Formats: sequence, structure tokens, C-alpha cells
Amino acid sequence: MKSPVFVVVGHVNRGKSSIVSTLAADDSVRIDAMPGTTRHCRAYPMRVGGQTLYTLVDTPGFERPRQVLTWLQERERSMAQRREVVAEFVAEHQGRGEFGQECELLRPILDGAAILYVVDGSKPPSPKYEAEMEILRWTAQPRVALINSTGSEDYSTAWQAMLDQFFNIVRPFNAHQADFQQRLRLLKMLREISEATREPLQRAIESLRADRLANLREAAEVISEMLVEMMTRVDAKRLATDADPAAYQQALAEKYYDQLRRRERAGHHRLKGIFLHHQLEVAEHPLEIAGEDLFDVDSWNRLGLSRKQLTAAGAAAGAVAGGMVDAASAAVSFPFGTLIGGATGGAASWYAATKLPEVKIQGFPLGGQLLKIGPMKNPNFPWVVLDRALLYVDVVADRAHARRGQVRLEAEPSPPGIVTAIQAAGRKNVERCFASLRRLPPPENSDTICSTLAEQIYQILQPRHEVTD
Ligand SMILES: Nc1nc2c(ncn2[C@@H]2O[C@H](COP(=O)(O)OP(=O)(O)O)[C@@H](O)[C@H]2O)c(=O)[nH]1
Ligand SMILES: [Mg+2]
Repeated sequence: MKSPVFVVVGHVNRGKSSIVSTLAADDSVRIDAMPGTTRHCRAYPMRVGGQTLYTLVDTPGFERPRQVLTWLQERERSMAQRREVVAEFVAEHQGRGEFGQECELLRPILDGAAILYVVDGSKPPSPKYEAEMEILRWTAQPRVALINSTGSEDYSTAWQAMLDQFFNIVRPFNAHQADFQQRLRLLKMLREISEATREPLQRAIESLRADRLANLREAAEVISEMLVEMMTRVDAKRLATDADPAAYQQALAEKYYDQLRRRERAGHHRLKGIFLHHQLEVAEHPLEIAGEDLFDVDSWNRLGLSRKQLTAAGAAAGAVAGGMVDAASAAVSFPFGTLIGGATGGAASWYAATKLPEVKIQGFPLGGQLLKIGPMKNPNFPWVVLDRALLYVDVVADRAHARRGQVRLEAEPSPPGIVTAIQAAGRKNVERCFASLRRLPPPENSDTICSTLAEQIYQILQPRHEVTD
């Protein structure tokens, strides 16, 4: 079955390319404050799993609609034959240079595409639009007008009265604000515009919904993998037998924390890709681990974890970690409180200067000491990482692909501490995974823990981003 095609028409700078970008979930569509950026028609398919659900054709709009309309009117035979006259117009002018833009946009319409006519509701309507709307009416294809708004003024009532005369349906649609749900709502409306669109658009809606759930599941897996790796990470440095481990601590700690931050950035980058935001720049404060912030209980409260929750989680984690402490670390003590900021019990554990057995490899004696840092035992650490990841998904999952420019993660309106919104049972399940991961050596069944954790995270994400009818 052929997938529906929508040709997006309107004056320059009305938001045509923005509508294409948002409906095709494609952030590579050029959107520009400079008029005339789109010079040729270009098709953007909405694909899911290799299948094209529907296609949007971005156009530069009409160049000389009045002349075209005059040409058509001079040749009008009857109302029933208007569409044929439009076809004659294209046949006569195609490839000739004159009316090039008009031929380009009319061709797919004559081939059966539906029309999305875009106006800017923040600018007043004027008779200068009538010629192009009339030409579109002559094509007799299904026509929908979308009132987009690029500014704050609102002339939509006046537009509605004018557009009603030329279009089957008139709807407001803000290309830069529309979230996933609003996109689906628009598709449901488009589904009804003709017999030819009904079935394929119904299937498109179902595919997009299934894809949404698959994306949320993938996001949960990405977050889980990231958490597992960040929590179980251990960095080590081999030292000579007589070396002073204290001299190497800081460099090793810096490397370790730097790797954790990188791992988080890489995870966030993948989350962005899942929701097809390839160009989007997300500014976020780097994960603060070694400084005061992470260990300042007040900053945890801002994330929504109460003192009581922290104490409870800390006690549980401490008990687990306490049983697992390497004998070597008990013997050697380092002044890490100052370096790592140990207000709530320190961040990563240190396993310093473990004596290595003397072995010889190809005649060279090996041995000495091993300085190790990790895994991260701070009970709050994974909750902060999880909270940041959930906030990140909130930002990218519902952002219109037409909206360009940097987004500030922390500035997004989001309830403080998404993790606090998690039901007690869910939080307990997540904490159970975290507790297993805090063990050293890293648990052998971390793959199983990772999938259990991913399922728990999916249970958090799914209702947050659920699509309702
Ligand atoms: N705030 C806002 N700006 C928009 C919206 N749609 C378009 N614009 C802006 O209007 C300008 C033209 O948009 P574009 O989609 O390229 O329009 P086109 O020339 O009709 O394809 C760009 O600067 C867009 O950022 C919208 O829904 N909201
Ligand atoms: Mg454009």
C-alpha cells in the first residue's frame, strides 16, 4: 500500500520547514530566519524500522501565484475540469524555468499528495494569499490549513474565517512546541481527510506508538548500562614496591572521576540519538563528584532525597560495603577526606598498595603494589546519575525536531528530583540493584542486575512518557 504524501505549501518564513521537521522527526531539515532558504522541493520520509509511514514534501512555496491563477482562469472550461487545467499548466511550463517553483510543488499534488497549507497566525491575513489558496483549491486534492505561530500576536480567528473557504480542515499547530502527543493528534486528524490516507495513517500511528515504547525501553537499557558501568568502575595503577602510593592518589582519582563524567556524557549522547535529536546541543553541568556538591546533603535535598532517605540508604549500603572491605585498605589509611570530600562517608573506596605477587614475565620481574580506586560506594551517587538521566530523557523525548539552538538541562521546567516521584516499591527495587552493584569485586551477575535495573527504569519512564488517547 502506498504511504501518504503531504506537500507543505505557504509563503516564505511561515514555518513550512518547521512543520516538515517536526512531523518527520528530522532535525536535519533546514530552518532559517533568512527567507528563501528552501529553494527546491525536497521529500522527507517518516521512517520506522525501514518502513516509510508517510512523507512530507518541503517546498519553497509559490513565486508568482497571481500570474498562475490568471493563466488557469483564462483556460477554465467548467468547475469539474479545473484540476485538468492545472495539469495542463504543469505540462506546459515544466522544465522551462518560468514558474519552476509552481511546477515543482504542483506535480506531487497532481500525483495524489494531500496539501498542508501553512500560515503564520501571529501575522494578519491579507488578500495577497488568496491566489495561492485558490490554485490549491483548483487541484481538488484534500487540503488542510495549519495555523502556526512564529510570534506572540494572535490573528488566528481572522485566519480561520478566511481559510475555512478554501480548506477542508483548519487547525492550529505549533511546529516548535508540539510534543509527541500533539504530533499523533495531528496525524489522527489527517487520517480522516481522505479514503486513501485512512488506513496507512492508522498504521503509521500504531507504528509510531510502538516505536515510542521501543525507544523508551532502549533508553532504559542505555541508562541501566551506564549506571552499572559507572558504579562498578575500578581504576588501578601499578607501582614499584618502594613507591609511596600517596604520591599517585590524586592523579588516579582525577582520572577515575574524569572517566565517570565521560561515561555519563556518552550515555546522554546515546539518549539523544534514540529520540532522533542528532544535532541538538544539550548544555548541562558536569557531574560533580569530587567537589563539595555531591556530598552536601542540602544539594541532595534539592534532588528530592530527604535526609532520612539518605541515612537509610547509606546505612544499607554501608553494611554491604562493610562486609566486603579489602583487608589491604584497612591497613593503609590515606587522608582522602580532604581530596574527595567525605562529609557523608566518602565517594569511592580506595584499595591502596595491595602487594602483588612476584612473577617473572620473559625474564622481567613483576610485582610491587597496586593502587586502586573504585567502585563508587556513595549511596547517593547512582540516584543522582539516574535523576540526571531521567531529566535528560524528559528534555529530548518530547522536544519538537524543528526547535533548534541549545537547551539547558537544568533550566528545563521539571519537578525537583524525578526520583522522588518514583513509587516506594519501585525505588526499593532500584535500590536493591544498586546495593548489589556497590559490592567489590564487581558482581559476576552484573548482566542480570543490568537487565533487572533496565526493567525497573522502564517502569519509571513508560508512565512519564505514555501517550494517552
Ligand atoms: N517561535 C517559533 N518560531 C517559528 C515557528 N515556526 C517557524 N518559526 C521561525 O520562523 C522562521 C522560518 O521558519 P521556517 O520553518 O524555515 O519557515 P519556511 O520559510 O516557511 O520554511 C525561522 O526563524 C523559524 O525559527 C514556531 O512555531 N515558533
Ligand atoms: Mg523552508
